[in-house]
Amino acid sequence: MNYEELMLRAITKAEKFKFTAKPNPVVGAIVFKDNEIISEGYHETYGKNHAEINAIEKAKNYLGKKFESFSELSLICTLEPCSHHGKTGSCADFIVDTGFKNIIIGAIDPNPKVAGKGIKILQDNNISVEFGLFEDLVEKQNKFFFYKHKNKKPYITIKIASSLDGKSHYNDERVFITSQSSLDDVQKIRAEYDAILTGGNTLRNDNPKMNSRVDFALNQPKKILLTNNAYSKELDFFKNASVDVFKINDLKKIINSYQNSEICSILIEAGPKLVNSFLKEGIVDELIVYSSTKKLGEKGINWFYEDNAIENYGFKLESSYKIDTDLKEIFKK
Ligand code: AOF
Ligand code: ZN
Repeated sequence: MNYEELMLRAITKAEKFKFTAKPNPVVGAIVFKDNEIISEGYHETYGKNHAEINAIEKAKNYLGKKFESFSELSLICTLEPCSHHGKTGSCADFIVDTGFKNIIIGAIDPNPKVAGKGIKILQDNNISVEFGLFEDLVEKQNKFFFYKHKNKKPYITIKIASSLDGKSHYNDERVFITSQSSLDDVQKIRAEYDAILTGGNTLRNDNPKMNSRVDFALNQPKKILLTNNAYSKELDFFKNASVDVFKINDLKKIINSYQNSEICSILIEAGPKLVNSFLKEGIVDELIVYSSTKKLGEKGINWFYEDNAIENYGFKLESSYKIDTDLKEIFKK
């Protein structure tokens, strides 16, 4: 296998751990000698071993069998090995100590704690480093992680369910507008995000759980509640959950407060008032609209102000899908 094939293999196999590694990026590492793979490792679980450590620890089992010294081997890493001592040690230092002489890296880690410092450690220790191989794929695979570090704010998506006539609900009454298949789809969307944000009105009116109920293992999104009013801590929303609560004032400031946290993406599921406030701030990157063929009529509350059009906020339709009789549309800036 050549470098390209090995890198594609590491990227592809890393994807399997997307929901258990988040909010960390998925990362793959392959130890190889000439054309033979000695071992591979992945960042499987948030807070646990990084990919390189898993790969190198496995390779040690073959020392004296498949190879005599680590200097004979090369290492593929989809992401630049970290330089920092976080929840585990520094991968770059570990690679140096193990004795590798040749490293091939996909993308440079955009995390300011690393951002080129990992490569510098390797090069300062006379290791040959090649980087940039399929960096576009690594970035695409870790879209939220790269976005957050490049833009210094998490990626923000709003999800709404709308009636055919663009309405959200009747005053103070919970209505399910869309089909069961759309509701199931929302559970999968929630699984992708690092945090879910909602407002006090939605909490009081809908009593939502706001977790992701899917049939695979995942790190549940953190919860964020924006409210100016009292609420009961006994609600399902608070069960087994870590919740950040803010008063609704400067929305930009609230979002920016996550700049130095590990949260890279936030899904907003709230009512028209809060949703429009976020849209007005211009900090929303994506809007997902599930719409049904049902109409709520005159008494229904409009989703959007003025002529009830999302295009007023500068969003363009990117894709649309049919889900049962519903329509799912994705808008981006
Ligand atoms: C690597 N290899 O497999 C991953 C890396 O909190 P920690 O200590 O787990 O560090 C998380 C940060 O490390 C993460 O934000 C990213 O910059 C980098 N991820 N680095 O060398 C890996 N997952
Ligand atoms: Zn690391």
